[in-house]
Amino acid sequence: MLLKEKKTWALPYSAVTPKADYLNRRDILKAMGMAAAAGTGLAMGFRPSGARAAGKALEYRKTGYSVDEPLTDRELATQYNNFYEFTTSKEAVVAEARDFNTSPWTVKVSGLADKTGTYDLADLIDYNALEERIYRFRCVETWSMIVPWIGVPLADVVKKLGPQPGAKYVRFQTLVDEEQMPGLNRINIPWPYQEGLRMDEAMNALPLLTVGMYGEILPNQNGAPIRLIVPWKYGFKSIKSIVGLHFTDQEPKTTWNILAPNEYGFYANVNPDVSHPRWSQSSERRLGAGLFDGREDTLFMNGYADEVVSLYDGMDLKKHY
Ligand SMILES: Nc1nc2c(c(=O)[nH]1)N[C@H]1C(S)=C(S)[C@@H](COP(=O)(O)O)O[C@H]1N2
Ligand SMILES: [Mo]
Repeated sequence: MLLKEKKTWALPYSAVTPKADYLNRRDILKAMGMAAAAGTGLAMGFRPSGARAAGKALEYRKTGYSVDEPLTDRELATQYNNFYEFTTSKEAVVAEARDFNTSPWTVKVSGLADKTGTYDLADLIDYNALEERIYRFRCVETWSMIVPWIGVPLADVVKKLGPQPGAKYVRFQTLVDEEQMPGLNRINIPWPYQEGLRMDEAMNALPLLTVGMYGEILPNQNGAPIRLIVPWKYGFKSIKSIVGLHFTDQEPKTTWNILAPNEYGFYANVNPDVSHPRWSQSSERRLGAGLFDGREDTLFMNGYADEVVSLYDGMDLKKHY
């Protein structure tokens, strides 16, 4: 699908302003011709709810992956979301995604791997091996949070699928379902949303294929029933509601890179020294920070440099942003 207009997908400037500045965001979205997305989300969202698994308690084990700071309140992390398949309004996603049906759910594995095919979610993810990891999460728009995710290491799943020597990258794709995802037709993005990792990034210990948060099954708005979490990269790499996993020898095209190649790269490593063309990345605002709390310094690789910096030996991180 071709982009009909240039500007409708751009992250609004208001995305880097504090959350409370709703009026500003709506004004900007209106100016961008997206009044529908800005104004009607809540009104349209409340439909009779079907059977939903979201919110059910999960069994998992704790791990040493943690952060020496308080968790973000569950309410904030689950009610302020980016999920453009539903709406570009962060406040309206929860209502728009309320009846999203995630059961049954299958993931198609394709490309350069021995065990390709269509998997039921429970055959791809070992629900007996779930672990909790508390990670920092940093959106490219400069808000951040600290969340206890529950899932299994991506590396374990990749190993199980038997990638072939020629597989240099893995590409992920999100569901496209116009009946269930009202944002698909409101915004000119070439769906499906897709993301990718280099194979050595995918095999690193940190990326988590995530099915829960805060002890419970992932809420729809956070990417149910399965999403990726890559804690050293900007949030847009953490693709939601995954239905496809493809092993390839080519660097995959990624959604935000297609939309704005000078603003969003394939790597998207959190880096306070490499500014976004329209704003600095040197600091961030924790969700829930009070009016007088100020901003936090953004950490190189989001604080995970020890675990991941060797992946980028010899690479110019300003060029490969
Ligand atoms: N399919 C899909 N995945 C997505 C997005 C999206 O719009 N669609 N937004 C991304 C962005 S920009 C961020 S910051 C995170 C937000 O995750 P959260 O809502 O769980 O905080 O999801 C990422 N994954
Ligand atoms: Mo983001």
